[in-house]
Amino acid sequence: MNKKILGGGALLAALALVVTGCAGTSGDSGDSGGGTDDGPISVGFAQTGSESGWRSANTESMKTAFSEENGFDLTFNAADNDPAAQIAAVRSFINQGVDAIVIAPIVEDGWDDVLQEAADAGIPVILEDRTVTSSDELFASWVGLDFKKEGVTAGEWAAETFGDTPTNMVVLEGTTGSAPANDRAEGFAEAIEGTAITTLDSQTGNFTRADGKTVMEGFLQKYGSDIDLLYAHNDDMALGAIDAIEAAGLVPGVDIKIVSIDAVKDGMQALVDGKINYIVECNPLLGELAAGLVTDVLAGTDVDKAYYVEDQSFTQEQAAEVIDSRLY
Ligand code: GYE
Repeated sequence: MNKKILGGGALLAALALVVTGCAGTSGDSGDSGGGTDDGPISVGFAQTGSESGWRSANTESMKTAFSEENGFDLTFNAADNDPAAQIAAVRSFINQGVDAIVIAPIVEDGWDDVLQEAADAGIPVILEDRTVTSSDELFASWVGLDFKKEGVTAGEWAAETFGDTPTNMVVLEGTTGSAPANDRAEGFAEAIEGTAITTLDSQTGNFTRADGKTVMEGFLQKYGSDIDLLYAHNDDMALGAIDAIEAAGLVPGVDIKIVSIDAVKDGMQALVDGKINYIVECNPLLGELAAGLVTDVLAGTDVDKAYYVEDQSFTQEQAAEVIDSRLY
């Protein structure tokens, strides 16, 4: 698989290219979709839903990039995290004969048939954010984050923080079957191998604050103050868990250390406030890159199969320094 990592300068250069690409769009859609003549490029975007702060920022970034001013006619669908509903949305985009389809796949599996149908209809598919297990011949390109690396970074922090000290961990997993839940679990497990960190329990909180709170309440009832560490696959679940921990009379960030992923505003604020101990970033601002890919693919320009956007990570002190300048 061709891979490109976009970070710092490369990301800016890519964004510049994207802007150029949009302005100079010729409308030549090659053998794809409905053809665009000189009118706007019609795009169907199948979003996961609206489960988290990350998702809100991602949706906003996508809607801004696929705007009328940028030459797009966007049909937006949010599937409320129901994989069947998301596949149905993609089928309706195919029936509408859009020029291109963009998908943020809720789960990794189950995409072969509908991706083949899009291919048969000559409509290119660009994936953003999450990945699929289908053959990469069934989509034109993907742009997103290295979820496994995020898990490794979170796990390395845990390994360095707890070292050989026996540590009881609970885990709030993301949506079952989603690429970030799978990869963040795998990366973390690799990084803590050989440490004295033991997993007491691991359950899905569906990437939402509400479920993060409910599942953490269950963990607290079962294990009480035996819990030393919480690994949450996203900030929202950590924020829900913080409510549960405080309600149980414990101090988040002190009695129970917390590491999470995303670095959205509310998560960063909790980090600055000392309630979370470490956050690995996951950049949701993928709109311009996705729009650039759509334009390039429709113009017949060669693109790579995968574009990775680089992430950072933050301690409490580092979060305090950057929080005011964060874009999401
Ligand atoms: O971390 C989480 C969201 O797919 C990377 O989905 C994304 C994840 C993100 O709901 O907050």
